[in-house]
Amino acid sequence: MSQPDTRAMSFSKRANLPNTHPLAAFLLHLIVIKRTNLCLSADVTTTSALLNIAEEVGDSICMLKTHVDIISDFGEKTVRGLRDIARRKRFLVFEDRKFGDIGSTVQKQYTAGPFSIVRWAAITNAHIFPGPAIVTALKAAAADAIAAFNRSVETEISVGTPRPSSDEDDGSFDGSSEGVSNDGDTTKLPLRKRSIVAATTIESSTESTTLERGALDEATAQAENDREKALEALGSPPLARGLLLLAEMSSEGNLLTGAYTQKCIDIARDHNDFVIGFIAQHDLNSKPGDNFITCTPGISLPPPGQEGQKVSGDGLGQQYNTPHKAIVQEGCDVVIVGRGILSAKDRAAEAERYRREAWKAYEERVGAN
Ligand code: S5P
Repeated sequence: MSQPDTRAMSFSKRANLPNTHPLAAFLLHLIVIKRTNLCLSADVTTTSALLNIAEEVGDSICMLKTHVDIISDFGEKTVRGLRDIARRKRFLVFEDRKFGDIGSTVQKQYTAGPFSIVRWAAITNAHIFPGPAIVTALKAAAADAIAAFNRSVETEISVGTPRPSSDEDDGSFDGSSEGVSNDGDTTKLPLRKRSIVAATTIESSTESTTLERGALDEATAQAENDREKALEALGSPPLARGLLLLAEMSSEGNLLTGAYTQKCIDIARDHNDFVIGFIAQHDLNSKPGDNFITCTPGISLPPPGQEGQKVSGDGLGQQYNTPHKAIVQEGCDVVIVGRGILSAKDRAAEAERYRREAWKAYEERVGAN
């Protein structure tokens, strides 16, 4: 049976299509409730700069994209700070790691080392040039990490771990000071702390996953009148991790074209229980059942007052399109904006300007009024 064209379909309808990945469904509902299909690319180099920008623009975005390897003082403070703001301002964290190695290596890069990405980033991305095992390896690592958390919860719940007090870290999947080992070994973790962290996580994630579709629809519908209530009904993000595949790039002369892009789509279809979408310059959903979220970097707006003026590149290969072109003409869903917002005098106001433009373009595309 064929499925209606996802380009013309509202994000809430897409959230409810059969087989939509739980994290993708959560993101799509969040986008509708917050009326934002804007992702901030927070390419800053210190923890304080990251937390400041997250705080400033958090209300206007659905995702915040990081490059943690450029943060000179990355550590627990970064993870906890970001988690706290993401929870208050309601956005997902996406680490733009661009994995590109053999399966065994990417598993370690994802789960270990100073960054332990799986712990705190709901979404990450990968190139497919090493072949499809990069996806299966990351998927297995994410599943193992989640299972390790669940096991630690079960153990601790059965021995009656106390609930955290309100001023204690109520943590989540991303809250511990150690990495999640991909062999499920939690013995290196600070157990008591971790168990409290994990117990809370599972409870909150259970809450959000037991929310029935109807409840989510209601949450989305409520958004028109009462955003806070709708967000409350939406609950916490699921524990599930999701992957975006780099199918096309924004930079001049890049090699991600033609057969390569097609291969990327094929791999995504084979693993749509983990791959939630693409980094791409246009919508790549073409077959019944495709419901990938297209996230698009290389986005810029002319300065206020100079609308209609062409946006040029950065002199280092980056090429820009406007949100309107990406969303209406190319069918992209989420626009990723870095320097366009980061270099503005009033970054909150500029993020709002991008949010409005991107949302207006989405409404135009799906024919909403
Ligand atoms: O094709 C791509 C893919 C990505 S993820 N082109 C990109 O520019 N990116 C990322 O998006 C890039 O690494 C940077 O973090 C962001 C664009 O930043 P801007 O300042 O040019 O908006």
